[in-house]
Amino acid sequence: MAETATKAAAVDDGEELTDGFNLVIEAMKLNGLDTIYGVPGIPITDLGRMAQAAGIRVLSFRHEQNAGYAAAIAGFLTQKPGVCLTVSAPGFLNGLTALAHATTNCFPMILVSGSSEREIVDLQQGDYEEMDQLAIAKPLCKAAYRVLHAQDIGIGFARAIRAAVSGRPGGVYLDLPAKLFGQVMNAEAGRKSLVKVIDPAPAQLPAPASVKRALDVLKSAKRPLVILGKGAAYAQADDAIRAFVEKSGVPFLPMSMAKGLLPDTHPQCAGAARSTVLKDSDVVMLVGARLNWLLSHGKGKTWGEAPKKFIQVDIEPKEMDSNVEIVAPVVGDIASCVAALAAGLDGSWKAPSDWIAAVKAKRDENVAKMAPRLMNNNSPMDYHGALGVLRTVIKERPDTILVNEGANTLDLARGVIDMYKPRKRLDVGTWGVMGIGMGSAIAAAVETGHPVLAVEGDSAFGFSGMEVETICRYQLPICVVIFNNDGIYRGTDVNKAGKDPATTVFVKGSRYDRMMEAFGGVGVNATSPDELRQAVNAAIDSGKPTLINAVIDPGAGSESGRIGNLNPQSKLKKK
Ligand code: ADP
Ligand code: TZD
Ligand code: MG
Repeated sequence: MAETATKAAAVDDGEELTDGFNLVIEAMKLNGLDTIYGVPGIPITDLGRMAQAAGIRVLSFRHEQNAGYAAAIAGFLTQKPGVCLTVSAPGFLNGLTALAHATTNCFPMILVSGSSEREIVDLQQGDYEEMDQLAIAKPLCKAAYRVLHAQDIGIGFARAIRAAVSGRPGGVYLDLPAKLFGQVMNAEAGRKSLVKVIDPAPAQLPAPASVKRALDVLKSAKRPLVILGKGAAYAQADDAIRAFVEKSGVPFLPMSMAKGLLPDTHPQCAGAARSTVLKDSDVVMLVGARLNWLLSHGKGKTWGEAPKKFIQVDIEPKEMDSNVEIVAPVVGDIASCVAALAAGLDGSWKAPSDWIAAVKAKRDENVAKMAPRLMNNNSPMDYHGALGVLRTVIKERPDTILVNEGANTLDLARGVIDMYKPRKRLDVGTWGVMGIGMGSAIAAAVETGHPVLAVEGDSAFGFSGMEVETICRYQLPICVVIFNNDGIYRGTDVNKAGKDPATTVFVKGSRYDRMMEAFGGVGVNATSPDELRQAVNAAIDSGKPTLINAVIDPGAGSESGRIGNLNPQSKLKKK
């Protein structure tokens, strides 16, 4: 168990001793937390060094926010809480955005922060990086704990792990004041104080009556639809979900990060007929997807006139009826719920064939409409020409993990690039955060060992761009493609009122590829789809850190990508 602690600890008057540093490391190792994403500094510099020496992989970032996004996505990919380690006040605050993001997205993550001395903080006497971090973290995460005594480190980690992964997963804050690390205690007592968390995310079986109710509603449907969300992807119940979908014959619509749970090319996939199935369906079964803004709250124009009945499968009972009435709530973990639902389908019921045919016709029509646009070889490129290339790359290399952020770069890539395997598409999540890019790419490479393709708007990339140095330092197999259209949404805005550039544009003709070269990585400037194809394939074949500056027509994008409707605009006449 805690052998390393024993070895590293001092022996004093014959008594074997351990300390807070060692106990933190041993508590993590005991629970399989084998990777830390963070930024070193007072009071956790030695913790990072010692963790590395003890065999934990420690990835040092250039900014805590990116380390936090890495931890969040590591949690999504592995079902173990991703760990982000930061220094006090400013480092903690930098990590906090990612902790809130993890909580919002239901990803398990633990933000471990060093903090200043309680006595000084509470009297507000101005300690080094003084801040009441626990109080600030609390409203932004699922749970927050502070450990004051070395003998409580084991319990502190056990609580943090359970809180992060059980029930609806989320972010947990663990506050470790500087003094804790140096606290010395008897090594044997220390070992005994550690807790190996048994069954951290216990199965939660649905009530049989709720399963029956859901099946009765489903079987009454003329035009049923299953919506798979990122909770379904997280649950790693891939075979059970596929079995249920195929046994029922119901068309399925994957939310962004659930793409690939079943292949986007699956005959029942309704991704390319999204607006039709949302409008025309009569029974909708949500599996690990919330009826939030991403699904227009389950009402309004998007959902059409036809009356709907909603079935919802989710581990969080409070999610039911959040936006509209859920006629058949099925509360439990997705693996158990979907297995029970599949078992209850006796095989005599299948989705009506005229509905299946209607969905397929719409989907084929939309795919055919899109196809020629994806084959253009224009230079400068438009989004479709560039994305057509990347679509083929992923088709030929389905194990590649796609990271994606931006506005047009996100919305168009989501529609164009088919995914073939579960948990291969990582993006901006529920908040639509710009800045997840490099952190997600790094964690994806570290946690899975698969190649990563990060497709980034030039603005989106800027939020985490300095981490290209991290990518080069750890020699990760990451290919970053920047859709460089000289700005946010478009690079063509002009400020008519003065000399300053317009608010949405960047330096024209920037060469982001040179940033990668500065750190010994490969930089390529690609001005046509052919050049882009060659560069991406070379990058993935070589596994070398690569950044491709893909030159996109600055006039090609639209305001806010596909969500321009959410943008309030002044109704006053423009001068
Ligand atoms: P999307 O954005 O893809 O629509 P959401 O993040 O809105 O997905 O929804 C994810 C849902 O999945 C959350 O309501 C969460 O409670 C649920 N969830 C996460 N993990 C599980 C699980 N293992 N079992 C059941 N529900 C889960
Ligand atoms: N800040 C944060 C953290 N998240 C955000 N979503 C935004 C700001 C606002 N925002 C968007 O919603 S998209 C976007 C911003 C700044 C950038 C879009 O530009 P891009 O993509 O270059 O990344 P396109 O291809 O030019 O549209
Ligand atoms: Mg842009």
